[in-house]
Amino acid sequence: MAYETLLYEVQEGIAIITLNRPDVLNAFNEQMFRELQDVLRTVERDEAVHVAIVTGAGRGFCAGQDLTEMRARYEQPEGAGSIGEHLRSRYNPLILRLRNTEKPFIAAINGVAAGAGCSLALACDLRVMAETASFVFNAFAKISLIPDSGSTWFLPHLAGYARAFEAATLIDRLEASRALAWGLVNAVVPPDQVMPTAQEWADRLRALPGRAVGLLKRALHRAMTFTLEQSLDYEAHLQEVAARTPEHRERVEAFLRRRG
Ligand code: T3D
Repeated sequence: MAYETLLYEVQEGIAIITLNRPDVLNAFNEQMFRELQDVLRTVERDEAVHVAIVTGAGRGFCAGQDLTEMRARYEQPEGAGSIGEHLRSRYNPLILRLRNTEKPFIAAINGVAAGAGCSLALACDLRVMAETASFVFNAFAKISLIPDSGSTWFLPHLAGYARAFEAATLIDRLEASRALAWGLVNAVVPPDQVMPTAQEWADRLRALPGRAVGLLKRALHRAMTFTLEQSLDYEAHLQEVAARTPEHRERVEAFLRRRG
């Protein structure tokens, strides 16, 4: 499929997905949803891809829902009543796909992320942010909506309730340094180091056994809603799977050979 709103390339097992609507800070429109669905399916199915990086073209990462398209939807007969359905059919599957795939995703946050653009970043497994970039969680409140696409879940899980509430209401620009202090991102770097850092992490992830990384991603994701008892049981179950991979035995042998 040829993409209009995305750039897609794969280099040495690392897929780079660039949201490419720079004139509107890479806001999501219908075309982008169709293309994202396709590209995520490709990443999932392509055995040559081990890790994916998501970034934005131009000065923004992603400004959330394209408001021009949102207004056009309101002019349709169902009007604002269709927003729940729009979330269920477009945003929610995208966020769940990022979380449920065993392949790790890195958000390379090159510039401002607003609304569902923040949710997209938080759904990834690792985040590196330009020191000049920011999160605008209160973009939702400013248009009289609540945070969606997972932000009401990710924000308190990562930053705690009080900070989540503050970010969603009072903070116009949550700057990169505060995002780091709050645990919303893994690293803050100069703008020209965002992609090199993401690439370096991707190289290191690719060097690890993919199945084990995928299973640990599943375990951590589920642990966010599990009790300790449930996590212990789930770990034991997934460890059975991990231990049956050839890489497990090979790597134990290799370690012991180096010692012996
Ligand atoms: O199912 C559903 O539809 C519900 C889902 C909702 C999910 C959501 O994401 S709701 C929240 C939607 N997003 C926003 O409300 C953010 C709107 N944008 C902004 O608040 C600001 O643009 C930013 C804080 C992100 C950046 O500000 P700044 O000053 O750096 O840039 P700017 O000048 O405002 O924007 C640059 C251009 O991008 C500008 O166009 P122009 O004037 O150069 O022709 C602006 O209109 C355009 N743009 C930015 N965000 C959007 C957008 N165009 C359409 N939709 C946008 N979201």
